[in-house]
Amino acid sequence: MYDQLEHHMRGTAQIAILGVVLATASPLAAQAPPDTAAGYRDTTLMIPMRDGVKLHTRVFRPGNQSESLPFVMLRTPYGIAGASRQFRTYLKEMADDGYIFVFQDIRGRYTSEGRFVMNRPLHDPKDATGVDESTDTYDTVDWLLKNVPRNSGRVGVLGISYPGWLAAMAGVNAHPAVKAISPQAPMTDTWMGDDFFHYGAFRLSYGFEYAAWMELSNDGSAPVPIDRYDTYDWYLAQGPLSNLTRLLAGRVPTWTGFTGHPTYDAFWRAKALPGYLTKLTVPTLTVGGWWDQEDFYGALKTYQTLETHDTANLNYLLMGPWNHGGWARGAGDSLGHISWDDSTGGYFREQAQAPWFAYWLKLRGHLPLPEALVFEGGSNQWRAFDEWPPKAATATKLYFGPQGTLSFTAPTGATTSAADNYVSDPAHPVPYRQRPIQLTYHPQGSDWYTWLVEDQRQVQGRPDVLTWQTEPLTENLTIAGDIVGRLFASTTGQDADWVVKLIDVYPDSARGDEPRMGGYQLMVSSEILRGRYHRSFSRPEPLVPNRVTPFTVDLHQQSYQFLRGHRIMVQVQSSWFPVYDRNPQTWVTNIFEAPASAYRAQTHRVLRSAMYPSHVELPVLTH
Ligand code: PG9
Repeated sequence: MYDQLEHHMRGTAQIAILGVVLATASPLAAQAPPDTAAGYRDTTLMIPMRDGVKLHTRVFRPGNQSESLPFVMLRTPYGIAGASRQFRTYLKEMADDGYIFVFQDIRGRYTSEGRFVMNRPLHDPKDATGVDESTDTYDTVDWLLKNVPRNSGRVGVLGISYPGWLAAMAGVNAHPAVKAISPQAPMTDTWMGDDFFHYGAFRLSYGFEYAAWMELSNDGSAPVPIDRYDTYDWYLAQGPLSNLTRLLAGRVPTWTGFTGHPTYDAFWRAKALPGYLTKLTVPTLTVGGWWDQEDFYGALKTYQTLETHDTANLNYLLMGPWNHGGWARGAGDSLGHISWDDSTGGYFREQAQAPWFAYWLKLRGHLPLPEALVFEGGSNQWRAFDEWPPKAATATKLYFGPQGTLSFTAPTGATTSAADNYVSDPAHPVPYRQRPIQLTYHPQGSDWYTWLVEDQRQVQGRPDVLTWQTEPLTENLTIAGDIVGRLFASTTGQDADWVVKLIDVYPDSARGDEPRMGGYQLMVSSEILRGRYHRSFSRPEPLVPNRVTPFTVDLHQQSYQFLRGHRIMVQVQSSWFPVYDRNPQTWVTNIFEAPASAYRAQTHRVLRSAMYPSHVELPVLTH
């Protein structure tokens, strides 16, 4: 979650303040002193929705407002007590420009009325009294237009992550006054590829901690029930998932949803945004980070789905070298140990976000963005495309070879069984990041935020991690677009997870100014597939022991340049713990109900023969 700790701490203070504020009947009565940092005056109000529920809202206007201004709205489940802090970084350029900013707690969160539902599905259109996040946005906009003086009648909506999804929902059955939206790292489908599952593999530590944090209280004040600093140990000691279900004792509805719906069924489809994106009427700038640890899938999927309806050229994509929400804070000139040479966050806020909203909401200037603006890591430059992914990229296969080699030459020879093997043991799962693995949002800091750019040497050499790598490249290799892992593999068991990682291996003699980067292994792309779903996400099936089976692992997209002298590496492993739960590797219909005895070590085999040429497909761009 974006800025969780800030939200959490602000939330507790907010309740006391609002005990007074909420008693006020008149909507615009609660005038706070001006926020001198930004020169804005703040009004707190409760805005009525069509079903009578009132939502806690703060409206900020420039203290010296002399003209009609558009609204910029941000709706959130994380509390709005510290909203004006956004004027110092994320929204600074826009605050300097002048808007009427609106921050709102969604229903059931903090002091808004009503009941919170995680990723509340759209209501049944036949239900005239139904509500959802789209109707709540509509009703809020309608109320603001009629009740807030000196507004220009134009509204923009933006937000990151959950608020990013809420921004996307503002474009569904949009109020006519909504003129621009920017869903940033929106979760789009929390089973398929965002927060809670990835292609069937359950995001254990994230799902457990986030759901508990959100739902044990309505303001994040109840602690997550984990008492070990290294959560790797804690999760392993819990054993099967049913023990966690017992621990939560029915108090966390989202967890109950996980256990009752392990496959991609109607429950998840109803929450998935792509099904709602059936037309595009509002200009939309989708923003994401190439190393977003939470909602990378969502950004790309939102853009891609909207693009199929974009007859009027209203759909824009911007992808930068960021983790979750990294564009909203600080300079963005590095991520973990990786330097981008420049202030990518400042560039985004000044050169993209602020002028893009000004163009649509204030009708000022020229359209500042191409169809797709993407940051190319490695060469560390922004690249503009008039289509994404670029058709000019050629799908090129990089094959696994003997003795850990990797090359663009397909395997030959009559032996069909050439393979590499490993034992995957659920009792000793591969840690997804360097231990100790702190709580996802540990108040004293957590490496969660940068784990996707951690040096993969932390697992290289483990007997259950296979590694293949090229010779040092003799020239730069640029990729832009879809990356796909295609494995031909077998297991002695009846289920297996397949993690595929595409890695840039820095030369031993790294650039002189970065000596610690010698030999660094940077994950450029990565993903997991739970084997039981290799043919259908809604109808899982057991794998046939020892039968070679094709598995397609979607590594999503990237824009990256592997530099001359670097090597390309691919790693395959079958656990990523505890961010993903352990696959029992025997057949159980619902892994949330698997007994401890179902978890067994199995031998997995990845083939690399002419008949079964496992490989990763790269979108190679020639300049
Ligand atoms: N990634 C967070 C989240 C969104 C939606 C569902 C669950 C988690 C967030 O940052 O808001």
